[in-house]
Amino acid sequence: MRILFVASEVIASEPMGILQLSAICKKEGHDTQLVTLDRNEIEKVFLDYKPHVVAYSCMTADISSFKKADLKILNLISQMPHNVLRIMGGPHPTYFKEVLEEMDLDAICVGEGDYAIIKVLDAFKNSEKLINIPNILSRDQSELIKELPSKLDELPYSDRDILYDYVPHYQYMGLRSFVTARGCAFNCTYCYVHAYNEMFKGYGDVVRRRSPDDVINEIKEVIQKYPETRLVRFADDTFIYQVNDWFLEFAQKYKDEIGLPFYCLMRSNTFTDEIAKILSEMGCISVGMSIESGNPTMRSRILKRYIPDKTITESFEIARKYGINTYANTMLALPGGSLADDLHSFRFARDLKVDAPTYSIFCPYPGLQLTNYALENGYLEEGFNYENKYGSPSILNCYSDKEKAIQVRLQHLGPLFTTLPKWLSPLLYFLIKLPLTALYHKIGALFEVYILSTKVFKNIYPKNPIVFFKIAFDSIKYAHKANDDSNSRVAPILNLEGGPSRDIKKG
Ligand code: B12
Repeated sequence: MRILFVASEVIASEPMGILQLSAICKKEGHDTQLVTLDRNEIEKVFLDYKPHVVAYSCMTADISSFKKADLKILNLISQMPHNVLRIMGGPHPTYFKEVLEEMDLDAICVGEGDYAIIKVLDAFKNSEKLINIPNILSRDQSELIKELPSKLDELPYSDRDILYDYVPHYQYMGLRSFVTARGCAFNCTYCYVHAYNEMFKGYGDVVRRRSPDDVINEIKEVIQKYPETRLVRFADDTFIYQVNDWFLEFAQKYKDEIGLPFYCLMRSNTFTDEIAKILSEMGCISVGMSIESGNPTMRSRILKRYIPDKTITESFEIARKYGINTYANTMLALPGGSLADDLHSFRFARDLKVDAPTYSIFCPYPGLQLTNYALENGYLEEGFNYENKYGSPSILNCYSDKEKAIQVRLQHLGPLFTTLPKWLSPLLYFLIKLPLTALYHKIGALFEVYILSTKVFKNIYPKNPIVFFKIAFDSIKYAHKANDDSNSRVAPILNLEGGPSRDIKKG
């Protein structure tokens, strides 16, 4: 069968979910293709490719674009010589199961779809109902049967061809991402991991690892197939928690058999001197290690990040000691916080001497503990609009419009001034009061591209100037898409993870 995977856009960070599922489908003899919504060509691709299955991979921030695209697909399905199955997976249906009825889809995948997708394709091929398939809800199955894929070594390696067949110039990027584990052991209140861990409690270990050999062999294969590979990114939410047999074995093999520079995500309370020493000997050049708030009470009580100031300060000193650059996000406009808190968070990040600091305005998504805290404490009204992203002004009512505007400007100018000498900070406090948001956005966007590509994801841009500008143009386009009211930021472009904190992101 022909499966058309749909993502919102292609950016420097590979859509690892789709790459994994495409590999699984190809291994079973199916054909796959990718299309992204940002290029507005889904109808043409659909009519040319005539897929049997349309497989949406959706984040909540993009749901409205997927809904629009699906209406176009529905209009064209009648022209197909065969039935077409419409299924959605990814974070949005995982946390918003109601999308099944909202979009009248044939099925949704709740959680990881590695095993589920083949069972769905087999049932569809045999014109059987989509029932009794773990992690799948459908027109005929409203009770969710759950599973947590654990035998990750049995999964085929990510299919990167589906990406480079669609955007050939991206194979000249020097970056390649690898997932060594699924899940995260922490439960920060602004990230959906706590909801995921709750949803799949009792279905196996939260954090499931691939064997060192399995990861090392995949990296070797990728380097052979894509000689442009110059930087490895480990896409795990938290790469290393402690020094254990897995880490020691992986570290030795990576050093001996790969040795490429790499980036990974850590947390200040896992980034010990012992671990940092091993990481730097392996080739680690940068870590995403978020701060999220400069206020320790806010961090522990509201964000459930039990990391004291002292531990954070030590972790950044340790990074400098081993020459590992730091990429750290700090959230602004937290529920129950204040503008004074946000300015203190700026000073905290400045004094930590973060190499690549970013700031994001907290986006309340339904189902997050932090959103429930905001609702329970009256900082947010029920029925709020949740289709927001990093760049959107706060929607909380504990900030005045004037403060919200200042927070957006701080988000844009903060990264630059965090890296400038302390005596220049008063200039920032003056500038963020001026109504120059669009200008600051441009300055902020360019500065973030600069620091992320020079401090964090070094040497990933293609040498060929034509390809370079093609990808740089994509990145800028993405930055501006990040938020329609043009106070977006660039971070997502190079934020090859869910980026620190992920981003609403991750430690
Ligand atoms: C990498 C990443 C990014 C990258 C994007 C990478 C990309 N190209 O997709 C960047 C940095 C750009 C990013 C940005 C954002 N991100 Co982000 N990001 C992640 C992160 C850390 C890893 C995703 C990943 O690679 N997982 C590994 C792969 C293997 O798993 P997967 O993608 O989930 O796919 C599996 C299943 O979901 C399922 N599946 C997925 N698609 C499909 C499709 C079908 C048909 C089926 C059957 C199954 C299926 O099967 C797959 C294999 O098991 C996740 C956290 C996480 N651990 O998942 C957050 C996460 C996805 N991000 C999140 C958010 C909120 C954002 C932002 C919106 C933040 C913001 N406020 O602006 C932004 C903006 C996004 C945008 N579209 O503009 C949330 C999403 C929550 C939600 N309800 O949507 C997450 C879950 C973080 C969190 N824990 O809360 N992010």
